[in-house]
Amino acid sequence: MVAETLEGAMKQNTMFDIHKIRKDFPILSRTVNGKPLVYLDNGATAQKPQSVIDVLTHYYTHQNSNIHRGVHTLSREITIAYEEARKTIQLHINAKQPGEIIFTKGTTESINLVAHCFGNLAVSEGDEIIITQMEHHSNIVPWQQLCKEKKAILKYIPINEAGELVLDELPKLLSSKTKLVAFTHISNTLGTINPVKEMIATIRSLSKAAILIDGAQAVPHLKPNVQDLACDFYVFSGHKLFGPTGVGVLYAKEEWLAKFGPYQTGGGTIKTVTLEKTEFADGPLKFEAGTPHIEGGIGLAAAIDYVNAIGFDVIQKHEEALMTYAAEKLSAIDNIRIYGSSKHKTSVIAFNVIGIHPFDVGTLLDKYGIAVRSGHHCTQPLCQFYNIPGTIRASFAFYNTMEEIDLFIEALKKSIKLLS
Ligand code: C6P
Repeated sequence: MVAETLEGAMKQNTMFDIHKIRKDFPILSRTVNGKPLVYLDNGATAQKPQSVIDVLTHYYTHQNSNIHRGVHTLSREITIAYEEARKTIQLHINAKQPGEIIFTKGTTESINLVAHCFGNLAVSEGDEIIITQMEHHSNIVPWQQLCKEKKAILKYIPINEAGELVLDELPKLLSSKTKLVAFTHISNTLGTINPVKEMIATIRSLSKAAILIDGAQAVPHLKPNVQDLACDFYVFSGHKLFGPTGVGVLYAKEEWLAKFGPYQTGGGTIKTVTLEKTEFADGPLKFEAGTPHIEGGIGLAAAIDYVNAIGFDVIQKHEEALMTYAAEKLSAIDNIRIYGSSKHKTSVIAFNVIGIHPFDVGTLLDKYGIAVRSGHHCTQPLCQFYNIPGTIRASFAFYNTMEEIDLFIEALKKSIKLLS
């Protein structure tokens, strides 16, 4: 039924030809253990379209040189391309200016950068930072470390059984001491889409706290609008957005960048250096020490162009249909427990087979060519809430198909039989 609806939707939308789209991703046609690869680990990292691969090859074949450092043609050309990539990202997330986009290694480095610079600027003994119980370790540990260093207090918004934030608690946690609130846009383990606009409105009405949104799991599924959200910081990784690994983004409101001291220092971050002192560069360059991941930046811009050419409205429709279909099929299997039942949920199903360790199921699924993630997914506090060591997690992207879900369910049934 869902498949029929999807077929209909796909026929109506000439932009979304799933078979054509899959051909854009060469890895999707490989086999694993003699079976066609069914890649359902998109939450860990997404596959790359040929257009992104081509940009990387073209860079090393025709453009390789350093940026912001040379007057020769190659250096000038690639500097322009890199700064155009920054502009593509700015327009994609609707930042006010390209200078608010800082290239980092990924979400983890972006959060560490904010924890370091914001911590030095604005956090003192007795101040408070709020995060949530569903955060990825990358949005927990830097804040724990900062609070330890500054003797500040870290507070948590709790979650409920459905895997949603208990937002009634947020006003009670906020105070004049709250310096920053950091939370994920979409949970990597549960797929819960947090009501970020509503949360920001509550935070703004009751405190002067800065707001950081971890968009790592959101950007493959939606187009964030940072001006509309009115957050202070928005962070994400290139590799989950169908771009290269080792590159990511920190969006920071210009007013913060002007006040922040440097994160790492060295080449690229300076205006002038004497043997006595250094005057730092203005804008994003101050935070981009050393030779950056040049091909990563331009590759990420190519990935953004690719997804925008498909369109997030059709991507969301397709992913919603995949989720509904997979949840229906999974629920029909005995002894399955699904975690996270929010109505606002996308592209992730975390589950366990009662009595069987998630690693055993994941290992057997791999024998059938099915790639899922098993474990705590870097969210140990969330697993502690459910009192489990981890889950099996199937995470979908727009290139997945109903047929792949059928293969996954069939392999899961066989795996359970073998393990029971
Ligand atoms: N989650 C997952 O399988 P990096 O590693 O820096 O690109 O992203 C870290 C990160 C931060 N926040 C969220 C919400 C995330 O999902 C991730 C990465 C992967 O769920 C790998 S652990």
